[in-house]
Amino acid sequence: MFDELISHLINARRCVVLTGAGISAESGVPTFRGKEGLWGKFKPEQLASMDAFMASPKIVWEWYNWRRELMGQVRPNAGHLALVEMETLFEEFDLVTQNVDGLHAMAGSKSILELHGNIYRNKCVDCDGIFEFRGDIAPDNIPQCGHCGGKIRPDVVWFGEMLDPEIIDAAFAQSEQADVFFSIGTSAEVHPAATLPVVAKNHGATLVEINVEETTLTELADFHFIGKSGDLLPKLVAQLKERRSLAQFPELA
Ligand code: BJW
Ligand code: ZN
Repeated sequence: MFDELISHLINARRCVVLTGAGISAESGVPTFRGKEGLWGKFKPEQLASMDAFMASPKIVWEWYNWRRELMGQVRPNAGHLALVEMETLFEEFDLVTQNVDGLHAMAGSKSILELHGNIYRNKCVDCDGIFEFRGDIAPDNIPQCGHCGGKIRPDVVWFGEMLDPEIIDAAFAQSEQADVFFSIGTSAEVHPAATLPVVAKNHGATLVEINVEETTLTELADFHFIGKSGDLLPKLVAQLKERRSLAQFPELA
């Protein structure tokens, strides 16, 4: 199934992987889009924007408390773990995630750029001061920043907000240098993240998509595999490892 792709991977020096909510779906974290997705039940602009937070911080915190609790109970799945192994199979390997659930770090991936923040971190709406605590925030009594008195919000990136320039700049630089770029479990609808695979491809990378369905990126991809990342990634990594050791020790062939 992966034979042709693996011939490309064997010669690739730098591999960049972009993940989205789909990679955590098999851990039990809901995705955003699609029938079962969060945006099927909730309106994004009423929860994931600064306007929504300023209008009703209580509702927004109730939603984030619910998601934090849910994410706090789940574990990395076979897809996350395969990416940890994949990191060892390339000279350079960068993982860029849109996810805020921290599951890549929990799995053991090392070089991770979290484009949309982390649900367990909090920050002040006014001075951006960071507050690290994982527990529930009382929605009726939202803590205030000790420096400026601003309300505390989750340190995630909402619609209309800039991504951390250092993080998104690093992600673009890595994508430009990628020999192979994987887009895994993302609908590729949210920018600037969705621009990364396009930039990689325009700079000569082999573009690979893994998703349970086709996306707007599929047409651009050099390879696309329809299936669950938790099924496909371990198989791909096992085959790549085998081909890598055969390349190192041809007498075993
Ligand atoms: C599986 C699977 C399995 C399931 N295995 N696969 C250019 C063009 C158009 C619009 C814009 C543009 N540039 C900027 C914009 C505006 C906006 C945007 O992109 N809008 C579009 C939606 C139209 N972008 C922004 O506002 C960004 N900021 C910005 O650009 O700042 C500059 C600026 C400022 C002011 C004005 C203009 C510009 C910020 C975006 C922040 C996104 N935030 C969220 C919430 C994060 C916090 C939280 O979690 O609470 O991030 S929204 C949500 O979408 C979340 C995700 O990270 C993000 C992407 O979703 P993802 O991961 O792709 O999930 P899904 O559900 O969409 O897809 C899951 C996929 O998995 C599906 O394809 C399934 O098939 C698949 N799947 N199971 C494999 N087992
Ligand atoms: Zn403050």
